[in-house]
Amino acid sequence: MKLIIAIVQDKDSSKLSNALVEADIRATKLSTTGGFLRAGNTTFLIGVEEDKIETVLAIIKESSQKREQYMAPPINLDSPMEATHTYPIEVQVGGATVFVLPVDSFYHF
Ligand code: 2BA
Repeated sequence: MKLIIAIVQDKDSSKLSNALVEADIRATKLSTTGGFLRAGNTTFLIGVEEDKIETVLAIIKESSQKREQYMAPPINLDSPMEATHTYPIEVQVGGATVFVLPVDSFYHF
């Protein structure tokens, strides 16, 4: 068995949940926050047998879009006054960041 951890944008989380339910794949959704943008995203924990991994990865890929987001760079208070006017910078987020981990044991009591 493997544990798939998939971080997706909030906008894609319903689509992914629906697709997983439709494929009879069990998952847990966590509300998380990206360390860089400090904006909400959604992390799915998906425990699956090895023969389902490719199916789950395909569902995640299909459900997650790449999007451009803007973030305000931090203001540097040591800079002269005229240099403190910062402009938003464009950051490309997603589709999905996925980790596949081995699972030593699985219990469902
Ligand atoms: P955030 O940390 O909020 O990052 C959002 C996007 O900002 C990233 O998109 C990436 O394009 C950009 N970014 C992140 N760190 C950066 C940096 N130091 N300099 C320049 N740009 C940077 P994604 O790569 O698609 O990541 C989306 C979210 O997935 C991340 O949100 C974070 O929550 C998670 N994530 C990505 N890589 C991860 C990792 N290695 N470990 C744990 N979580 C990760």
